Amino acid sequence: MVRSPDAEVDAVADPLRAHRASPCNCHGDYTISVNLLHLYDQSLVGRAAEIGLEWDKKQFSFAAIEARSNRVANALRARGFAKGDRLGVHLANSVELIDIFLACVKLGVIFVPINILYRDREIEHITRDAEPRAVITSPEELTSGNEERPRESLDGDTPAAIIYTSGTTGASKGAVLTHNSFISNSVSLLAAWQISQADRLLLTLPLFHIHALGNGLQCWLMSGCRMRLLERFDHRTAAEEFLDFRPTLFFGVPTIYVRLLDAPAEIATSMRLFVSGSAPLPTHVFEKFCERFGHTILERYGMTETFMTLSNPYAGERRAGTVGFPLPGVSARIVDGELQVKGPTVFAGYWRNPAATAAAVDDGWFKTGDLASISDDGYYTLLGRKGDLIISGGFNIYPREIEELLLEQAGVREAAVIGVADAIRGEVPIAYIVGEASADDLDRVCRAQLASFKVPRKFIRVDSIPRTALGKVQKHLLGS
Ligand code: MLC
Ligand code: AMP
Repeated sequence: MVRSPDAEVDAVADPLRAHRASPCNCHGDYTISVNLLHLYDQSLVGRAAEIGLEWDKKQFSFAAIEARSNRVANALRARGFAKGDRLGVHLANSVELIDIFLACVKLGVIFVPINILYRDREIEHITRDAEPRAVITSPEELTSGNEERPRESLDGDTPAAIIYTSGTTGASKGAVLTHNSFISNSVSLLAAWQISQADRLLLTLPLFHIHALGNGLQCWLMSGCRMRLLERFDHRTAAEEFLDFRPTLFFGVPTIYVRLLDAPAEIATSMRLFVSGSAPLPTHVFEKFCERFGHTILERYGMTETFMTLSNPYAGERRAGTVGFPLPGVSARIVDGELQVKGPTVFAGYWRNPAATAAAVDDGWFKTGDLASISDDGYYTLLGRKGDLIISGGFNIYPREIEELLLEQAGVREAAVIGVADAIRGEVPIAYIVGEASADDLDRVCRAQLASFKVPRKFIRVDSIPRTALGKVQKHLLGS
């Protein structure tokens, strides 16, 4: 099929028509499948002249974002990147990170974000497993003079990202997320939380996790609202950003809401919706926030492997301590106390790990590992984890990973890491050690080799670690 000379004009007038006309999106003679670009084009093409993004005191129109990401896509292509290749991205939030994500989507290259706080040991595991063609560590690395959008054959089942999430085994696994799963999640949130182009989104969460990447970035691009992106949430300057930008929409983890309790009440006057997730929002924080700001935080629940699955209602009672009901298209059930979910947002599997995928998914039902109950009127409440995951400031920590590092050190015969309650971060890790290694030495090793949020706040030397007759550590007896 030859592209008509009017294809560019068509693309502006009717983005979907341009895609229908493009051979790249056809499968056989008749079928086309929607991919993420079709939805992004409502902003990138349909709202091209409008300011879409504020970053670092600069404004970017959607047309500028389209052109920038095309330049990056062409630079990647010139370096040999093709559909299905992986690109590791170890960057803090920035406009360049958005360019790279969009460039990957346009080429069908799989975006593999890496937590900016990860150190070599943690990064090596991901690069060994994902085998990316390259890992970007500096935003300056990619550019080209070519602003034409590259055309690639993509459909809804094309993987868009692999996000590494720590498994209960301690080694993180790559969750393969397709265009369709991203689309289903965002379309559902746009409807459920009534997000529209009239919104102003203040995004402070890190784009290397599903919370900002799957919810924040996608809802922005698909609604065509204006977004101000910050490099990170900084409680010392957060209030100024609210007062200056006057957002209507904000996504946070509970630690952020604890921090915002110290902000002036005026930060909320422009706001329409505060959403919380990634860790349990304590009831007293929910209540204090409501008293101080006159806003009822909407708490929802999700996972990297499943995107968002449960949410309190936008209209209707947002009940403290609960995560509401299944989102549109999601089925939920509780089996032996464990929450299982099924629906269009559930991932395609763990990267090159069919055994782990088979263990996690049962006939389409994803076993979340979270324990839950349901009220008579259908509200779900999370009751903790089956495994011993620690969530600190919304970042997940698997004790086993820290224990393995500690056991590699001279003077450590046994090690057990547990989470203890923390008023700001929710939980923080502490370590129990059998052996003569000094706390200072262990702290130094952990700081050098682990992301800062995983470093145990204390190293407590004990004579022995309580174990069952079968040798399993009885963590509930530690810290008590
Ligand atoms: C935290 N730090 C960062 C950072 N975030 N450093 C660089 N970039 C970031 N984005 C480091 C700091 O250097 C510091 O290190 C420590 O973390 C705490 O910093 P703080 O300034 O005291 O921050 P605080 O006010 O406590 O807030 C922390 C936070 C952070 C809320 C900003 O925890 C955070 O960004 N959390 C979001 C995590 C997230 O997006 N999770 C979603 C996972 S997806 P030091 O050395 O002093 O400790 C998921 C699924 C779902 O769970 O349902 O969403
Ligand atoms: P991740 O593996 O980083 O995607 O983290 C997913 C985990 O975050 C879930 O399995 C839950 O344990 C936790 N989580 C997400 N949202 C909530 C919430 N609203 N309340 C409690 N825990 C949550």
